[in-house]
Amino acid sequence: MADRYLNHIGGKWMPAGDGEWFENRNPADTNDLIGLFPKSSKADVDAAVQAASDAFDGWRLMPAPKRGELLYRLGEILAARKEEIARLMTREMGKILKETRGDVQEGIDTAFYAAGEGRRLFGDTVPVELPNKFGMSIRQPIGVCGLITPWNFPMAIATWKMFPALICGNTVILKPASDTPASAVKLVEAVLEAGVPAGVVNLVHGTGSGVGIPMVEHPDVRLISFTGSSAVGKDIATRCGPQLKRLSLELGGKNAQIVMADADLGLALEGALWGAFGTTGQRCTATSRLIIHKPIKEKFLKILVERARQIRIGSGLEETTEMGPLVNEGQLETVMKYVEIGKKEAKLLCGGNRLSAGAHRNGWFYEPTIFAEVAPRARIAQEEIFGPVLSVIDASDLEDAIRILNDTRYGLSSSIYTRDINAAFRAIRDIEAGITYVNGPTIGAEVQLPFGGVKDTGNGHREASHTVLDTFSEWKSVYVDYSGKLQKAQIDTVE
Ligand code: UN1
Repeated sequence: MADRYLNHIGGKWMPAGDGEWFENRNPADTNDLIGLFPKSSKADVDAAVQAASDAFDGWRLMPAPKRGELLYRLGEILAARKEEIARLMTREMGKILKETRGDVQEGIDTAFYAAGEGRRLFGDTVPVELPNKFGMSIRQPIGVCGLITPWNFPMAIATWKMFPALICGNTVILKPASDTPASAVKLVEAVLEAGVPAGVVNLVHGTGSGVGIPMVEHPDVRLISFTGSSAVGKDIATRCGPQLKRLSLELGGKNAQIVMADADLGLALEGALWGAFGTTGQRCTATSRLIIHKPIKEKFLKILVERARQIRIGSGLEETTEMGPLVNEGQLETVMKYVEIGKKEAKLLCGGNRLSAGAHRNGWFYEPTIFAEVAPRARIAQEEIFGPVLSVIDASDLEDAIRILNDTRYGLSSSIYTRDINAAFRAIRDIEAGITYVNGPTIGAEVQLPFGGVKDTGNGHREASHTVLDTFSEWKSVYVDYSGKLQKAQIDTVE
């Protein structure tokens, strides 16, 4: 009998109203059934929205430092459970244990950061024009927030959304990706153990159409925060538009690493391998383009290919594995489709095969794949693949490299390897992206700096850092006139 996991609504664990379930299987071994999860529908979403609305007043009126204490305790609980959660996460989405531990750690970091905000949530106090009058701005919660999260960072991204929402005094409904529902259950269990009151955090499992859309369209959900593909992000935006619903989108990327001839090539090599093949290339921040300065091209590609061929592929639960499987069959098919496109557009240097024999026979494994001589506008250089596929593009100089890097509809992460400080600062200034690394790979964001991107990567919001508070709160300007008479701004000037 498979384990059955549940929704959490209004303080109670429960199945979907109409009794439907979906399976969650290990992508490294599809014979391993992790459990059955409620396949929820609009009625379950309605119940969760009601519960979150009912809990809102109690939660928003709890002093923020107290909410912060609960989040601090939550961080400690996640820290104590780090290994258990990481193992379950690897089992359900495939990335290696080192990375799932890092994912849980990012959730812990976010908890402690948000807990500290409970004693900050700064606004401004400013001088005012008239005597005996006081001016300040304060943050107010928004209400019920709908959080729609992806499978590639089940803990980091869910907590990036949930913890700032909570510290600002909002209540939430989490709809996790249907590939990683068990990690979300672990998160909500920790939330409850920390003492967050019933109805403040609700969990509804299911598909985008069954749960996501009803949540997006529900008039009492005041905010949607979504991380996923640009196509789905645009659909959500068109549904939120007519309701003028606040919407934070974190979407695709086609991130590039530039390697200049003067770079520390050993360092640039390690960065490219980690950026392109870490998480099996399934990060929004993954390096999917390598823009290489022509003088070092041959030398660099030779060692890059040698090293890519040595990457150990297998179940992420084995400590020696360096790259796990893709998350599901659909993702594997996408990779295979793009590799076929790539073979027509460019030169395949290594990889290009699915692994389906021996230890790989029951999983969605694919080789690290590198294409060279890719034209900057080729499809494999423009479209997000979300797999272990790297496109190498030649650049003649720094300007050319930056021009190629910017020539995409996305703008999330970017990187340049150089020892030339002038080149580094020009890149920082001219690269169109939300994140730029100098002498580091495109992955590895920390929670105290804003996370997000420009162009089709989002709609102008940032997660993490204190900037995320602008997503999850409304500003209120407060004027207190203690003069005892009517004073007219802009008119009653003081002589
Ligand atoms: C993502 O790629 O979806 O910077 C999030 C990183 C991680 C977060 C990635 N800290 O790669």
